[in-house]
Amino acid sequence: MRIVVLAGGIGGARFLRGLKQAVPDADITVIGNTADDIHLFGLKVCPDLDTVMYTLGGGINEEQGWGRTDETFHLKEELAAYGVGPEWFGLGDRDFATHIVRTQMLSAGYPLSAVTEALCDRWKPGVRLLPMSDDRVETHVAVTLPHSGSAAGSGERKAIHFQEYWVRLRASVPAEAVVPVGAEQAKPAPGVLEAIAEADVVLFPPSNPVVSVGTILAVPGIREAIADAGVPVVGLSPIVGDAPVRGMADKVLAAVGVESTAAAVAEHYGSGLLDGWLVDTVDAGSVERVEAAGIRCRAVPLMMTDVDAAAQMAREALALAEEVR
Ligand code: GDP
Ligand code: FO1
Ligand code: CA
Repeated sequence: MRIVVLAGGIGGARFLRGLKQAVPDADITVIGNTADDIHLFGLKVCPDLDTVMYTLGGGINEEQGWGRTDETFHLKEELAAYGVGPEWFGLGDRDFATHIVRTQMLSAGYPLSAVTEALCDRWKPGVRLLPMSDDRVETHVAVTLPHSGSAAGSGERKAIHFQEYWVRLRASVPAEAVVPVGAEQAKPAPGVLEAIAEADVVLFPPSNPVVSVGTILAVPGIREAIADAGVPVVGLSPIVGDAPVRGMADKVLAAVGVESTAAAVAEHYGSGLLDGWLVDTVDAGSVERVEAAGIRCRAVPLMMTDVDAAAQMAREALALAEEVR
């Protein structure tokens, strides 16, 4: 079975680990979000691609969900001693090696897709990991920063990089707009449209609907290819009990006018794209609303407490895909 998965970082990676366990013989292509990518210290950092690569390759820091296991931060400390930041982004020594290799290959002229393949030669994630695009796409968030010492709301409105919004500000101010800068001009990376066209099923893991799956779908051609593939498209809700399981997805959902409920996220994707949607058992009451929107819906446990739980979610998603096929 050929499965295509549109993945962000932690939610995507943990689901993929379950999917691999559930269907060990499947041919899995992951289309990874690259709109979180950021240039730091002259290096290109791809958090979501790396989170998938490290999680499936056995190098992830399990508790944190991102970055390397057994990590140290000497390089970051040395840079800080020179007054060179940003200090708010935690790049560890082991992780730095990945960014150095990536940047070196990009500078030599290799596209990101070829670089990702080379990095995966080491990690052997057991899936084909493709960036959504070789072109630069960067999510920026419009915010109003309160001036220190002034009344709230009288601050300066500006656009900041998604990582600055998420990691430095911890989404502590409202996201007024979320813009995947460069997406309109971006082309899907080599292999992306082909994988979708050849897929037997397309899955949306419980990844962020706006800044992970949403930015992948914003690359012209990808949404259309999924709709044209004529195969079941099934998603799993990252919202459980009206809140994100982890992180601050509610802040970016508000920016696109979507309430933080499993049903509203399904409606946001829409029946033109989604055939099936899984909500958590605590949200069983929203099944009817989703089905009224023309999307087949089931309530099953959606907490990825361990790999077995994620594998069971993957089996439920594939079973729903067969129901709607
Ligand atoms: P990120 O790039 O690291 O933010 O990761 P993703 O975009 O792939 O996934 C983030 C989303 O995963 C968040 O909105 C979480 O609510 C969701 N998530 C994390 N763990 C779980 C879980 O165990 N179950 C469900 N249903 N969602 C989860
Ligand atoms: N997330 C954080 O919350 N704080 C960090 O310092 C941080 C560093 C970091 C370094 C490498 C990497 O691949 C990911 C990293 N992340 C960090 C996670 C990541 O940038 C974001 O949580 C996601 O992209 C949000 O979607
Ligand atoms: Ca991300």
